[in-house]
Amino acid sequence: MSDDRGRATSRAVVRWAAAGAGVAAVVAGAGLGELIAAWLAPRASPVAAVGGVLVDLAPAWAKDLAIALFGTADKIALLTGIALALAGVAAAAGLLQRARPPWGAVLAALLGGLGVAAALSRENAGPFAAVPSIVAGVVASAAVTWLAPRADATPAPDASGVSRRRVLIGGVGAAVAGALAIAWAASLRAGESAVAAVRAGLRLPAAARRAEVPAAAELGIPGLAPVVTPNVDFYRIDTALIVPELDPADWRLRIHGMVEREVVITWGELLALPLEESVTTLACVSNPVGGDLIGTAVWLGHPIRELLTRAVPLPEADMVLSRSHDGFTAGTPLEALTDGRDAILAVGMNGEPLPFEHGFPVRMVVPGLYGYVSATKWVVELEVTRFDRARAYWTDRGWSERGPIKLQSRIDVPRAGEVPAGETVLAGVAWQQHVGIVGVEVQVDDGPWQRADLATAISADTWVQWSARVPLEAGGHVIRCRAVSAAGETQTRETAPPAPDGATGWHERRITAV
Ligand SMILES: Nc1nc2c(c(=O)[nH]1)N[C@H]1C(S)=C(S)[C@@H](COP(=O)(O)O)O[C@H]1N2
Ligand SMILES: [Mo]
Repeated sequence: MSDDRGRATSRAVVRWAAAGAGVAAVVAGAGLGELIAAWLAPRASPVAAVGGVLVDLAPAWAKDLAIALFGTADKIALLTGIALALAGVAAAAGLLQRARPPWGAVLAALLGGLGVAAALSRENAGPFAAVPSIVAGVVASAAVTWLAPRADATPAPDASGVSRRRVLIGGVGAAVAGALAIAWAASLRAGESAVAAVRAGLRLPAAARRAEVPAAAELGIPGLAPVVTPNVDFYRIDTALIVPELDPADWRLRIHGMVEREVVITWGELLALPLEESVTTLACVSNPVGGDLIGTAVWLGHPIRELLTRAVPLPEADMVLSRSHDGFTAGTPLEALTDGRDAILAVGMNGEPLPFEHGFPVRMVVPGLYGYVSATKWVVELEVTRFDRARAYWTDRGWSERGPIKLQSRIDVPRAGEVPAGETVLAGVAWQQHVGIVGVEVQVDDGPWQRADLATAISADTWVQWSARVPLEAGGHVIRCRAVSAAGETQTRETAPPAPDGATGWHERRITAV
């Protein structure tokens, strides 16, 4: 090897070492920060706080895109993106610190500062919100100050007594310690919390009014979505990177705004009121045609209208802005909460307390409206107001002010792929909550529309299963379905994307009969 090439190689090695030093320093700082957050203030996790700010800054199309690309894994995708961006900045800090000290250390400290700002900006941040990010920034900045200039260390100890070997041990050690701390923090967070123990020990009161799910509502066809969705399979959509864990003992709901008297109700008071069961299908406005951001549960709760009656909304009010513990808001037409439908403050879901992901201890459920305008989880506040005075989380980001659920249907059986030729069973679900479904039709290729059989509807507030038998010749086919509502509307073939007020169009699947 010529001397020149040797020098070029070693320059490249030094640069890689400096970049690696930056990454090791930031991993060490972030790891310690995450660990402290897991102990002290879960929602102050530096990475989750920055992620939360990014989620809040994202416009409607970005949410739509994230859900289209990653579905309910959108949060994992976001955190992965943040980790990659962090690694990039960390490498830059290492290079900068070696070439132009102290700017690398300053950059590392700025990362910590970003975490501090993000954590403090979160709703209900708590007194320790800044601590994890401060520690992370100080450690990262100190570590890069020590490590980066030593990227040039020689195999033998130099004047300062530092050899390449010792630097390597320092750098790799910092990175490994940081990674271990991150893993530890994750396991602490996943582990049983005190509030999880409270939830596990809860027994909800019996329902004063029980809901019936008729046996004939469930067709029991393999591959068809069950008419009541088990909690573990229920879709989850929210902006929370860390699921709030509220202690019911601390929970309060405040009803205020344009009311004659403010009402505050505690967990104990809520459970002492008559609780009713209702079966309601919840759907997300981001659900694409044929998508699975929809599910049905037997909810247990108390009618919101009863509590509003105590507060007495002023005649000019037309909206209730509900707010969650973590700052999410939804604007629900006052009328939908008072017109007699099963709009409830839910505490139970399919026979158990709400799962944390679905809003423990209390959430709203309102039949007929998409979740973003009605289904506030971890709800702590109802502000009676007007649509022309207040805006909610998603309406601020370009989604429609009102979100009535659109008429939709989906084919679950068969999925894409091969089916035996001959008589074939098609099956799926159809919904337009609070309007109701009276028919579903299916079509093979561009043939005539044929009426499907409907299962017994639980109510107008739930989806309905359907099935149909169609003859299929060998070869490729396109199958489609469309629903007919109790209002006499036939599901439109006109396609619309989820933004700003819900997707439309016919669901179709391509299959091959063999
Ligand atoms: N606190 C809070 N509540 C929320 C949301 C949220 O981001 N934060 N998302 C809403 C949306 S968009 C939907 S579709 C439903 C989903 O409820 P689920 O996750 O229980 O299925 O919750 C609603 N309630
Ligand atoms: Mo949603």
